[in-house]
Amino acid sequence: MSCLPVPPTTDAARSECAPGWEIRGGRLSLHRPLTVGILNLTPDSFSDGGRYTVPQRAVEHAHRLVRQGADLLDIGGESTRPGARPVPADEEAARVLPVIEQLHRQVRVPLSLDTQKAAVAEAGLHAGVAVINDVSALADPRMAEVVAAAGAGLVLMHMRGTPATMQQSPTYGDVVEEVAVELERSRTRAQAAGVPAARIALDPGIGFGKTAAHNWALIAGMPRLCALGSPVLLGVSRKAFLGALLGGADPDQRDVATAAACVVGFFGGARIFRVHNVRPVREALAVAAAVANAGPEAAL
Ligand code: HH2
Repeated sequence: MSCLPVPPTTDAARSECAPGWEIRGGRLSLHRPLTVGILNLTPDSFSDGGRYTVPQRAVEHAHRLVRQGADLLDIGGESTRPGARPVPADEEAARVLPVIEQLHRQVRVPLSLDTQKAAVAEAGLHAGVAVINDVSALADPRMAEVVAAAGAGLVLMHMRGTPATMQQSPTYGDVVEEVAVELERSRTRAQAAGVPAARIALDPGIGFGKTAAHNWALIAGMPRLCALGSPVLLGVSRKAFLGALLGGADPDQRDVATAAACVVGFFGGARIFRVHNVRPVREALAVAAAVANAGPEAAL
């Protein structure tokens, strides 16, 4: 009986993927995996909707995520679950700004703002966020210049359509190749608007205009996405394809599967992981990083 091979992408991923990510206020090392704690201030998010709509509750949860070891916090005021309707900019800003203002004073980890709207991004940057996480990859034509002017980090996520329409029979020929090419195109647009490449992270957009089979293929195809040369962020946390795999488990019963998917993504080269429950993912990634750093000799 032979042993399972050490994942063949480990060394390649280490050398191909960028070892750092420039964000506002400094550079994050990617020599170890980073976890991004999710803080949704929405009434309707698929996993934590309605739990943190009161700012004080949200701030308490943010502190909990930081205690669990979150390296960044990603704050969102508009759900992007399949079928979600857009929230007006003033309503979205009213949800996120009071929490950003408090957290900017209270926590030392960088804050990311999950928004597709340049006006909301601008207000968030004014209140102190260091990263804009744009799931639409620059659908708002002003977004890149707003991010560039603030010297912020930028996450460009791949999505086909909008949250309202994206799950209506998503179709690809080669999903990994098409996502890679479209992400590269988005990055080129961001750079043309003045965002330096070193500030950009790319994200395949798990669940955004993708079937479960597309999601699995993208996780398996991580080395191709990492070969684009930007840090790759993976957002699998509690998503429906994991629930389906587990026979219909509820979102908060999907954390072990989330951690496993993150570890697989790590061995493909992803280095930034956006998750609801930080501790189990952080611990699983610590094991993965220890194996990767031990190298082939130690595996003998
Ligand atoms: N997924 C969600 C939201 N934002 N951002 C990035 N970069 N990558 C993702 O995969 C991603 C994201 C959806 O998850 P969640 O925020 O928990 O749900 P909702 O959109 O319902 O608030």
